[in-house]
Amino acid sequence: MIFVLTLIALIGSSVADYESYYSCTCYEYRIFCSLPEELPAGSDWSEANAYCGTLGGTLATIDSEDTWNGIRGNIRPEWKENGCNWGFWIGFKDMRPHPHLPSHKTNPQFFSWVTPMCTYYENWAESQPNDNRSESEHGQLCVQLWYRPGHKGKYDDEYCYENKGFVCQIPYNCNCP
Ligand SMILES: [Ca+2]
Repeated sequence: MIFVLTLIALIGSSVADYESYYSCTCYEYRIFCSLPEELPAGSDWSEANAYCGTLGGTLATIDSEDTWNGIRGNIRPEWKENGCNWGFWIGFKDMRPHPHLPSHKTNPQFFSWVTPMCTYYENWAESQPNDNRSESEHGQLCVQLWYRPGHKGKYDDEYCYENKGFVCQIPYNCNCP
């Protein structure tokens, strides 16, 4: 398993790239603070995942601490403030039909990644997932890299309808190292 962390030139005003080479499969991770202007406003979890689909990918499935750090290292400092609504969607979600029991509160095993990978990496913020239901009976089914002050991209479950920044994962053909 070889990882090559590459900082790609910033593209446009709302996206930064990071690449991971994992066992002959290459993934490009593109980080958006919002949807490009030509698309309808909003970047809730489903819209963000659909937009990643137009790029040939999905929201990001984080396979390792290296990938997590690579993504975090490519989030612009100004994006870590509330301009992206305090977080970035990733491809991790409680996909069980609603209503469902038990709650995923303190039960992160009920979350599923959208893209099959060889390994998966989780790094939840303290006291998360908490499945807060104060604003929706459905609870918090979608996972973000959380950038409320002090959280530094650790995972938090959040209401799926929130508009957030997001991270796309796009596979592409590459030469194995
Ligand atoms: Ca939460």
